[in-house]
Amino acid sequence: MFDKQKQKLVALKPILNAVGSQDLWGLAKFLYERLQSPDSYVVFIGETSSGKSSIINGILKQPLLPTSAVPTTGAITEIAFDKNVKSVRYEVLYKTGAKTQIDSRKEFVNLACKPNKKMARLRVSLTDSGGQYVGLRLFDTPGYNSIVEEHEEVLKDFLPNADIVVYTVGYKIGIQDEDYLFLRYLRELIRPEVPVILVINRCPDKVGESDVKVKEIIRYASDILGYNPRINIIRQAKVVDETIPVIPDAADLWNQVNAQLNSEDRIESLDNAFDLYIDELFEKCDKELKMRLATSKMSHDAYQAILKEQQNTASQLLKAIPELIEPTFNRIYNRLPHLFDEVSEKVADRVSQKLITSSKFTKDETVNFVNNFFLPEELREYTRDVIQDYISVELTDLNSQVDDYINQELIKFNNKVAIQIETAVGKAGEAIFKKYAGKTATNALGRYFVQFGGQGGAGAGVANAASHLLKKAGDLVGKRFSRETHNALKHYLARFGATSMKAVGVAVAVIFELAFVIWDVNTWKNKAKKEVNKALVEWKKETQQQVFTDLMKLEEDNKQLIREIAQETLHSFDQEQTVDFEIASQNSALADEWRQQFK
Ligand SMILES: Nc1nc2c(ncn2[C@@H]2O[C@H](COP(=O)(O)OP(=O)(O)OP(=O)(O)O)[C@@H](O)[C@H]2O)c(=O)[nH]1
Ligand SMILES: [Mg+2]
Repeated sequence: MFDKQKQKLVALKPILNAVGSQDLWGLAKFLYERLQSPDSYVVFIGETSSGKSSIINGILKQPLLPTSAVPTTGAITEIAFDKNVKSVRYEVLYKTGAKTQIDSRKEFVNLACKPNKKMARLRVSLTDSGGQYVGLRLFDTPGYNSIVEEHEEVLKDFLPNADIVVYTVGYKIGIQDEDYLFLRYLRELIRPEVPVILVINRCPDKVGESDVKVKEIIRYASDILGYNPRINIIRQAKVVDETIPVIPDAADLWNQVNAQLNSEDRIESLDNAFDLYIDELFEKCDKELKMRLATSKMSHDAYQAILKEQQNTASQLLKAIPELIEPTFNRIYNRLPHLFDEVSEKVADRVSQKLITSSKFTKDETVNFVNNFFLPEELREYTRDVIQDYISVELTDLNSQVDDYINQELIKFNNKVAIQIETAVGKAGEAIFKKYAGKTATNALGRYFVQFGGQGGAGAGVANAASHLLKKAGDLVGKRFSRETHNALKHYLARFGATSMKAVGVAVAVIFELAFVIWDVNTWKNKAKKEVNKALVEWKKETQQQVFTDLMKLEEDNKQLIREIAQETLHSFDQEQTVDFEIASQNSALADEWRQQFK
């Protein structure tokens, strides 16, 4: 697989040597590893005791993960494959990015069940002598009851990295009220193209997709997800010996997962993506070499003029922070509380209308309907239409303002540099420079790393390092602000949706008790209205707080990006002008050869 891409990348070696940047070498190595086998994250989720850990044990055909009838898994546990590991290695990955090895299995089991607060997750590496599983990782997660409490933050950053989600439901228990919220939450967080496999676990023998109960589970899950998930049926394994953990037969699920990972669509899109990444890496090298060629011919004074311009531009760029970013965020902070009031008033109105008109239902039916369907749906809709849309409009607008501003500044800078180059080396040199300066880099490579990065995200360690490298090796001119904030915005809005959904859970808990108290018709309806209002107050409190926290983080990220772009500009040209013309010409010719052969 990916033979053509490997060949291209290997041929890039002498060029990378000529450029001599450790950062670009790091990227090339990272890409090569991924070409051997692209990263694939298979994430298992579902209610506590639905059998997630048992199924993973079934896939691995060994009792690796602790399982039991009471809530068991407390930490996200990653199963990785590594050809350098002899039998099995256990590690703790901390939120700070540090990691330590665990020596005993007992300690691993302890931490898997009762993690401490500093941990991000556990990792178990299994031997992969044949190298067939490189890059494949399975993730066991705590049942969502505990997720919603403690692990919510982790999951919010984590689920967007999933390539496949395996959602487990026990056949006997079926889909429960909590699944509703959780599946919604899931839907908000995963990328739209990510397949969800609905596993119906512990099915009796002979039960298939035509079974009434199975059909009901599928229908319910499809409704919530908004599309039909793939289905996998796992049979109830027999208990042979009470002291030996049950290991279900998950071979069929494993085949299905692999079929997804190796599907033509996925391979083709990876194929194209890798091609693009390598071309971008080449363009970065080529640009560097061409720039060196140009500057090798430049006079000392001309070079000094460029350095001065570089300084100027960097300080201009920083002005985007007080002049554009801060005013927009302040406006949002001021407006938000009013919008939250508006939403909860509207929803309160709608619910009380519903209560009045639903006379033909019993109290239990109505309360159930309001709790499980009407209230969450209404909140979702109004939150989206009133709050999310407002934020989205403000931030999209900010995005294009900052983008225009940065590009204007950088274009000015480039024009000045181009003039210096033209004076120094004539039209030919300028043409070379313009070719790069005018180009908006697509920077798909950057997105690739960002996708696997993100704080606490599945790929944290290596991917964070890689994306950092990438920034340092960034382009002279590129619409980076726009792309990165666009991604951040998407991610933010997904988090927003998830936060709001989670708060609905809190709200529902507030009115749930109503169902257990007996009132006459009029009394219970009035009482219900009051309870709904109380629930909405809770919802508002929870959501608003989280939304503010997230927004402030987004603001800081935006500012940081501007600072980075300014820094990069400041180092577009080295402080010293030490390029030899002969060497620069030879190196530049190397790049031309590569281009001829591969593009
Ligand atoms: N007899 C039998 N028991 C099973 C089967 N699958 C799971 N179990 C049992 O169901 C219980 C829960 O399974 P786990 O794998 O721990 O469930 P989980 O989803 O990982 O639960 P949490 O970690 O709490 O989220 C355990 O006691 C398992 O032994 C099966 O096919 N047959
Ligand atoms: Mg478990």
